[in-house]
Amino acid sequence: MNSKIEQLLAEVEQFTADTEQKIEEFRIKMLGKKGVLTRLFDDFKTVSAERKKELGQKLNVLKNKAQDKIKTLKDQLGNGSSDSSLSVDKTMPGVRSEVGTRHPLSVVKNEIVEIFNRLGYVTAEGPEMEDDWHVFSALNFAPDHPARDMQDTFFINTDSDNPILLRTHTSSVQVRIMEKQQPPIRVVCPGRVFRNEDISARAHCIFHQVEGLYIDENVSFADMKQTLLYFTREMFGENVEIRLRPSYFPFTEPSAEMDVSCTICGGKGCNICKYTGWLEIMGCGMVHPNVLEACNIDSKKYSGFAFGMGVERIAQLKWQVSDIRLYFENDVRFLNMFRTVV
Ligand code: 2U9
Repeated sequence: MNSKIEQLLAEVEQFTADTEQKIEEFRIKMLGKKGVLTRLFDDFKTVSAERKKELGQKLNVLKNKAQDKIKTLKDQLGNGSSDSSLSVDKTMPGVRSEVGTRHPLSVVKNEIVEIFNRLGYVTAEGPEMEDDWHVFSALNFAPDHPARDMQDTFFINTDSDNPILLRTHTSSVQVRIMEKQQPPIRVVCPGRVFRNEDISARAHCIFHQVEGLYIDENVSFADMKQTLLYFTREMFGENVEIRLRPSYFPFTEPSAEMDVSCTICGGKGCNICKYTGWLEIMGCGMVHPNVLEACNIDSKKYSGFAFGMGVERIAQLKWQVSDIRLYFENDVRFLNMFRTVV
Protein backbone atom coordinates (compact mmCIF):
# COMPACT_ATOMS: atom_id res chain seq x y z
CA MET A 1 0.00 0.00 0.00
CA ASN A 2 2.87 2.34 0.83
CA SER A 3 4.35 2.14 -2.65
CA LYS A 4 0.91 2.65 -4.22
CA ILE A 5 0.46 5.83 -2.17
CA GLU A 6 3.94 7.07 -3.18
CA GLN A 7 3.13 6.43 -6.83
CA LEU A 8 -0.18 8.30 -6.61
CA LEU A 9 1.47 11.22 -4.80
CA ALA A 10 3.89 11.59 -7.69
CA GLU A 11 1.01 11.34 -10.14
CA VAL A 12 -0.93 14.11 -8.37
CA GLU A 13 2.21 16.24 -8.23
CA GLN A 14 2.81 15.97 -11.99
CA PHE A 15 -0.79 16.26 -13.14
CA THR A 16 -1.76 19.29 -15.23
CA ALA A 17 -4.89 19.96 -17.29
CA ASP A 18 -6.09 22.76 -19.54
CA THR A 19 -9.77 21.88 -19.75
CA GLU A 20 -12.57 21.44 -17.24
CA GLN A 21 -13.19 17.96 -18.61
CA LYS A 22 -9.65 16.72 -17.92
CA ILE A 23 -9.82 18.05 -14.36
CA GLU A 24 -13.17 16.31 -13.82
CA GLU A 25 -11.83 13.00 -15.16
CA PHE A 26 -8.89 13.30 -12.77
CA ARG A 27 -11.25 14.07 -9.89
CA ILE A 28 -13.40 11.00 -10.59
CA LYS A 29 -10.31 8.80 -10.91
CA MET A 30 -8.82 10.03 -7.63
CA LEU A 31 -11.71 11.05 -5.40
CA GLY A 32 -14.81 9.55 -7.02
CA LYS A 33 -16.98 6.93 -5.27
CA LYS A 34 -15.16 4.17 -7.15
CA GLY A 35 -11.87 6.11 -7.31
CA VAL A 36 -8.45 4.97 -6.18
CA LEU A 37 -8.64 6.74 -2.85
CA THR A 38 -11.93 5.07 -1.94
CA ARG A 39 -10.34 1.70 -2.68
CA LEU A 40 -7.24 2.54 -0.67
CA PHE A 41 -9.37 3.64 2.31
CA ASP A 42 -11.21 0.27 2.04
CA ASP A 43 -7.91 -1.61 2.02
CA PHE A 44 -6.76 0.47 4.96
CA LYS A 45 -9.36 -1.27 7.19
CA THR A 46 -7.33 -4.50 6.95
CA VAL A 47 -3.93 -2.88 7.69
CA SER A 48 -2.19 -4.13 10.85
CA ALA A 49 -2.46 -1.99 13.98
CA GLU A 50 1.27 -1.04 14.00
CA ARG A 51 1.10 0.40 10.46
CA LYS A 52 -2.26 2.13 10.81
CA LYS A 53 -0.88 5.45 12.08
CA GLU A 54 1.81 5.88 9.42
CA LEU A 55 -0.36 4.77 6.49
CA GLY A 56 -3.43 6.69 7.72
CA GLN A 57 -1.42 9.93 7.76
CA LYS A 58 -0.03 9.27 4.27
CA LEU A 59 -3.48 8.53 2.90
CA ASN A 60 -4.79 11.81 4.28
CA VAL A 61 -1.87 13.71 2.78
CA LEU A 62 -2.63 12.14 -0.60
CA LYS A 63 -6.32 13.02 -0.36
CA ASN A 64 -5.55 16.67 0.59
CA LYS A 65 -2.98 17.05 -2.18
CA ALA A 66 -5.41 15.70 -4.77
CA GLN A 67 -8.14 18.11 -3.58
CA ASP A 68 -5.72 21.07 -3.56
CA LYS A 69 -4.50 20.22 -7.05
CA ILE A 70 -8.05 20.12 -8.43
CA LYS A 71 -8.90 23.44 -6.81
CA THR A 72 -5.72 25.13 -8.07
CA LEU A 73 -6.27 23.92 -11.63
CA LYS A 74 -9.92 25.02 -11.56
CA ASP A 75 -8.92 28.47 -10.25
CA GLN A 76 -6.33 28.82 -13.00
CA LEU A 77 -8.90 27.93 -15.62
CA GLY A 78 -11.33 30.41 -14.08
CA ASN A 79 -8.70 33.15 -14.39
CA GLY A 80 -8.36 32.30 -18.06
CA SER A 81 -4.66 31.58 -17.72
CA SER A 82 -4.76 28.74 -20.21
CA ASP A 83 -7.80 29.77 -22.26
CA SER A 84 -6.79 32.77 -24.34
CA SER A 85 -10.44 33.76 -25.06
CA LEU A 86 -10.94 34.40 -21.30
CA SER A 87 -7.67 36.18 -20.61
CA VAL A 88 -7.66 39.44 -18.65
CA ASP A 89 -7.10 42.71 -20.46
CA LYS A 90 -4.46 44.18 -18.18
CA THR A 91 -4.78 47.60 -19.82
CA MET A 92 -8.38 48.02 -18.58
CA PRO A 93 -8.80 50.64 -15.83
CA GLY A 94 -9.49 49.16 -12.37
CA VAL A 95 -12.92 49.08 -10.79
CA ARG A 96 -13.11 51.90 -8.26
CA SER A 97 -14.56 50.78 -4.92
CA GLU A 98 -17.16 53.14 -3.49
CA VAL A 99 -16.08 54.77 -0.24
CA GLY A 100 -18.93 55.23 2.22
CA THR A 101 -19.64 58.41 4.15
CA ARG A 102 -20.61 59.14 7.69
CA HIS A 103 -24.36 59.44 8.24
CA PRO A 104 -25.35 63.13 8.60
CA LEU A 105 -26.74 62.44 12.09
CA SER A 106 -23.39 60.96 13.16
CA VAL A 107 -21.61 64.03 11.79
CA VAL A 108 -23.79 66.36 13.88
CA LYS A 109 -23.66 64.13 16.95
CA ASN A 110 -19.83 64.02 16.78
CA GLU A 111 -19.66 67.78 16.39
CA ILE A 112 -21.86 68.35 19.47
CA VAL A 113 -19.95 65.83 21.57
CA GLU A 114 -16.55 67.21 20.52
CA ILE A 115 -17.49 70.76 21.56
CA PHE A 116 -18.28 69.51 25.07
CA ASN A 117 -15.20 67.26 25.11
CA ARG A 118 -13.13 70.42 24.58
CA LEU A 119 -14.75 71.84 27.74
CA GLY A 120 -13.65 68.77 29.72
CA TYR A 121 -16.83 66.69 29.44
CA VAL A 122 -16.21 62.96 29.00
CA THR A 123 -18.45 60.92 26.71
CA ALA A 124 -20.54 58.11 28.21
CA GLU A 125 -22.97 55.61 26.73
CA GLY A 126 -25.44 53.20 28.29
CA PRO A 127 -28.10 50.57 27.49
CA GLU A 128 -31.04 51.37 25.19
CA MET A 129 -33.16 48.80 27.05
CA GLU A 130 -33.53 50.15 30.56
CA ASP A 131 -35.54 49.78 33.74
CA ASP A 132 -38.16 52.15 35.12
CA TRP A 133 -35.84 53.30 37.91
CA HIS A 134 -33.10 54.71 35.64
CA VAL A 135 -35.53 56.29 33.13
CA PHE A 136 -38.27 57.61 35.41
CA SER A 137 -38.15 57.05 39.18
CA ALA A 138 -34.60 58.28 39.83
CA LEU A 139 -35.39 61.32 37.67
CA ASN A 140 -38.23 62.47 39.91
CA PHE A 141 -41.09 61.44 37.60
CA ALA A 142 -44.29 61.08 39.66
CA PRO A 143 -45.75 57.53 39.74
CA ASP A 144 -48.67 58.69 37.56
CA HIS A 145 -46.63 60.84 35.14
CA PRO A 146 -48.03 60.51 31.57
CA ALA A 147 -44.60 59.58 30.12
CA ARG A 148 -44.94 56.28 32.01
CA ASP A 149 -48.02 55.54 29.95
CA MET A 150 -48.08 52.75 27.34
CA GLN A 151 -49.11 55.45 24.87
CA ASP A 152 -45.79 57.23 25.26
CA THR A 153 -43.24 54.54 26.14
CA PHE A 154 -42.39 51.15 24.62
CA PHE A 155 -42.55 48.64 27.47
CA ILE A 156 -40.83 45.27 27.16
CA ASN A 157 -41.79 43.64 30.43
CA THR A 158 -44.23 45.04 32.95
CA ASP A 159 -44.29 42.00 35.27
CA SER A 160 -42.19 43.49 38.06
CA ASP A 161 -42.54 46.77 39.97
CA ASN A 162 -39.45 47.96 38.03
CA PRO A 163 -40.62 47.43 34.42
CA ILE A 164 -38.18 46.98 31.52
CA LEU A 165 -38.61 49.49 28.67
CA LEU A 166 -36.86 51.28 25.82
CA ARG A 167 -35.32 54.47 27.19
CA THR A 168 -37.20 57.64 26.27
CA HIS A 169 -34.16 59.84 26.93
CA THR A 170 -30.46 59.29 27.59
CA SER A 171 -30.76 60.76 31.12
CA SER A 172 -30.67 57.15 32.35
CA VAL A 173 -26.96 57.08 31.42
CA GLN A 174 -26.26 60.05 33.69
CA VAL A 175 -28.23 58.38 36.50
CA ARG A 176 -26.00 55.30 36.17
CA ILE A 177 -22.89 57.49 36.31
CA MET A 178 -24.09 59.37 39.41
CA GLU A 179 -24.85 56.05 41.14
CA LYS A 180 -21.27 54.91 40.54
CA GLN A 181 -19.30 58.13 40.92
CA GLN A 182 -19.25 61.10 43.31
CA PRO A 183 -18.82 64.69 41.92
CA PRO A 184 -17.12 66.35 40.16
CA ILE A 185 -19.02 64.86 37.21
CA ARG A 186 -18.87 66.27 33.69
CA VAL A 187 -20.40 64.00 31.03
CA VAL A 188 -22.07 64.14 27.62
CA CYS A 189 -24.28 61.20 26.67
CA PRO A 190 -25.18 60.71 23.02
CA GLY A 191 -27.59 57.95 22.04
CA ARG A 192 -30.73 56.59 20.46
CA VAL A 193 -34.05 57.03 22.27
CA PHE A 194 -37.53 55.64 21.70
CA ARG A 195 -40.98 57.16 22.08
CA ASN A 196 -44.32 55.72 21.11
CA GLU A 197 -45.18 58.40 18.54
CA ASP A 198 -46.76 58.30 15.11
CA ILE A 199 -44.15 58.77 12.39
CA SER A 200 -44.50 62.04 10.45
CA ALA A 201 -42.28 64.65 8.80
CA ARG A 202 -41.70 66.24 12.24
CA ALA A 203 -41.63 63.24 14.61
CA HIS A 204 -40.25 59.71 14.68
CA CYS A 205 -40.54 56.90 17.22
CA ILE A 206 -36.73 56.58 17.20
CA PHE A 207 -34.50 59.63 17.42
CA HIS A 208 -31.15 60.72 18.83
CA GLN A 209 -30.22 62.91 21.75
CA VAL A 210 -27.15 64.39 23.28
CA GLU A 211 -27.55 65.18 26.96
CA GLY A 212 -25.03 66.68 29.33
CA LEU A 213 -24.53 66.87 33.07
CA TYR A 214 -22.17 68.93 35.24
CA ILE A 215 -22.15 68.43 39.01
CA ASP A 216 -19.73 69.93 41.51
CA GLU A 217 -19.71 72.32 44.48
CA ASN A 218 -21.14 75.78 43.69
CA VAL A 219 -22.31 75.11 40.13
CA SER A 220 -24.73 77.89 39.21
CA PHE A 221 -27.37 78.76 36.62
CA ALA A 222 -24.91 81.38 35.28
CA ASP A 223 -22.33 78.60 34.67
CA MET A 224 -24.98 76.78 32.66
CA LYS A 225 -25.86 79.84 30.62
CA GLN A 226 -22.23 80.58 29.74
CA THR A 227 -21.52 76.91 28.86
CA LEU A 228 -24.53 76.76 26.55
CA LEU A 229 -23.64 80.10 24.94
CA TYR A 230 -20.14 78.74 24.23
CA PHE A 231 -21.64 75.56 22.76
CA THR A 232 -24.09 77.49 20.56
CA ARG A 233 -21.43 79.80 19.14
CA GLU A 234 -19.08 76.89 18.39
CA MET A 235 -21.94 75.08 16.68
CA PHE A 236 -23.75 77.87 14.82
CA GLY A 237 -21.21 80.70 14.63
CA GLU A 238 -19.78 83.65 16.60
CA ASN A 239 -22.67 86.00 15.92
CA VAL A 240 -25.60 84.02 17.28
CA GLU A 241 -27.39 84.96 20.48
CA ILE A 242 -29.27 82.74 22.94
CA ARG A 243 -32.29 83.28 25.15
CA LEU A 244 -33.69 81.14 27.97
CA ARG A 245 -37.44 80.78 28.53
CA PRO A 246 -38.86 79.26 31.74
CA SER A 247 -40.07 75.69 31.36
CA TYR A 248 -40.79 72.58 33.40
CA PHE A 249 -39.13 69.15 33.60
CA PRO A 250 -39.45 66.79 36.59
CA PHE A 251 -35.66 66.33 36.76
CA THR A 252 -34.58 69.99 36.78
CA GLU A 253 -35.59 73.01 38.88
CA PRO A 254 -35.54 75.71 37.66
CA SER A 255 -35.92 74.51 34.07
CA ALA A 256 -35.61 76.39 30.81
CA GLU A 257 -35.95 76.06 27.08
CA MET A 258 -33.12 77.57 25.09
CA ASP A 259 -33.54 79.38 21.78
CA VAL A 260 -30.86 80.49 19.36
CA SER A 261 -31.24 83.58 17.16
CA CYS A 262 -32.38 82.39 13.75
CA THR A 263 -29.41 81.04 11.83
CA ILE A 264 -31.12 81.86 8.52
CA CYS A 265 -32.30 85.45 8.93
CA GLY A 266 -30.05 86.43 11.85
CA GLY A 267 -33.09 87.29 13.98
CA LYS A 268 -34.93 89.57 11.56
CA GLY A 269 -37.74 87.05 10.96
CA CYS A 270 -38.25 84.50 8.16
CA ASN A 271 -40.38 81.44 7.46
CA ILE A 272 -37.82 79.10 9.12
CA CYS A 273 -38.19 80.87 12.49
CA LYS A 274 -41.87 81.59 11.79
CA TYR A 275 -41.07 85.31 11.91
CA THR A 276 -40.09 85.17 15.61
CA GLY A 277 -36.32 85.53 15.00
CA TRP A 278 -35.68 82.57 17.36
CA LEU A 279 -35.28 78.78 17.02
CA GLU A 280 -35.70 76.39 19.94
CA ILE A 281 -32.69 74.06 20.22
CA MET A 282 -32.60 72.48 23.68
CA GLY A 283 -33.94 72.13 27.20
CA CYS A 284 -31.86 72.66 30.33
CA GLY A 285 -31.99 73.38 34.04
CA MET A 286 -30.48 72.90 37.50
CA VAL A 287 -30.58 69.24 38.53
CA HIS A 288 -33.45 68.68 40.98
CA PRO A 289 -32.23 67.90 44.55
CA ASN A 290 -34.48 64.79 44.55
CA VAL A 291 -32.49 63.44 41.57
CA LEU A 292 -29.16 64.02 43.33
CA GLU A 293 -30.43 62.31 46.50
CA ALA A 294 -31.89 59.35 44.53
CA CYS A 295 -28.35 58.75 43.25
CA ASN A 296 -26.71 59.15 46.71
CA ILE A 297 -25.25 62.59 46.03
CA ASP A 298 -25.49 65.13 48.86
CA SER A 299 -27.75 67.90 47.49
CA LYS A 300 -26.64 70.28 50.27
CA LYS A 301 -23.01 70.02 49.23
CA TYR A 302 -23.37 69.68 45.48
CA SER A 303 -25.37 71.31 42.71
CA GLY A 304 -25.33 70.92 38.96
CA PHE A 305 -26.92 71.64 35.64
CA ALA A 306 -28.14 69.40 32.85
CA PHE A 307 -29.22 69.91 29.27
CA GLY A 308 -30.64 67.85 26.45
CA MET A 309 -31.05 68.31 22.72
CA GLY A 310 -32.36 66.32 19.79
CA VAL A 311 -29.68 65.56 17.18
CA GLU A 312 -32.26 65.53 14.34
CA ARG A 313 -33.39 69.03 15.36
CA ILE A 314 -29.83 70.42 15.30
CA ALA A 315 -29.16 68.69 11.94
CA GLN A 316 -32.41 70.11 10.57
CA LEU A 317 -31.32 73.65 11.49
CA LYS A 318 -27.86 73.11 10.05
CA TRP A 319 -29.04 71.74 6.70
CA GLN A 320 -32.72 72.78 6.48
CA VAL A 321 -33.87 69.18 6.07
CA SER A 322 -37.62 69.56 6.52
CA ASP A 323 -38.59 65.87 6.75
CA ILE A 324 -37.08 63.92 9.67
CA ARG A 325 -37.92 60.59 7.96
CA LEU A 326 -35.13 61.16 5.41
CA TYR A 327 -32.59 60.48 8.17
CA PHE A 328 -33.92 56.95 8.66
CA GLU A 329 -34.57 55.77 5.12
CA ASN A 330 -30.89 55.53 4.08
CA ASP A 331 -31.70 56.53 0.52
CA VAL A 332 -28.23 56.97 -1.03
CA ARG A 333 -29.44 59.96 -3.06
CA PHE A 334 -30.04 61.74 0.26
CA LEU A 335 -26.90 60.42 1.98
CA ASN A 336 -24.70 61.39 -0.99
CA MET A 337 -25.72 65.03 -0.44
CA PHE A 338 -23.52 64.93 2.68
CA ARG A 339 -20.46 63.45 0.93
CA THR A 340 -18.30 66.51 1.49
CA VAL A 341 -19.23 66.72 5.17
CA VAL A 342 -16.77 64.94 7.49
C1 2U9 B 1 -30.00 63.92 34.96
C2 2U9 B 1 -30.65 65.05 35.40
C3 2U9 B 1 -31.19 65.94 34.49
C4 2U9 B 1 -31.45 66.48 30.91
C5 2U9 B 1 -32.33 67.49 30.27
C6 2U9 B 1 -33.74 68.40 28.82
C7 2U9 B 1 -33.69 69.38 29.78
C8 2U9 B 1 -34.56 68.51 27.60
C9 2U9 B 1 -35.23 67.53 25.54
C10 2U9 B 1 -34.68 68.29 24.41
C11 2U9 B 1 -35.34 67.88 23.16
C12 2U9 B 1 -35.39 66.14 25.06
O1 2U9 B 1 -34.74 65.48 22.65
S1 2U9 B 1 -35.68 66.23 23.35
O2 2U9 B 1 -37.05 65.94 23.15
N1 2U9 B 1 -34.43 67.55 26.73
O3 2U9 B 1 -35.32 69.40 27.43
N2 2U9 B 1 -32.98 67.34 29.13
S2 2U9 B 1 -32.64 68.92 30.98
O4 2U9 B 1 -31.63 66.57 32.28
C13 2U9 B 1 -31.09 65.67 33.13
C14 2U9 B 1 -30.45 64.56 32.71
C15 2U9 B 1 -29.91 63.68 33.63
C16 2U9 B 1 -29.43 62.95 35.94
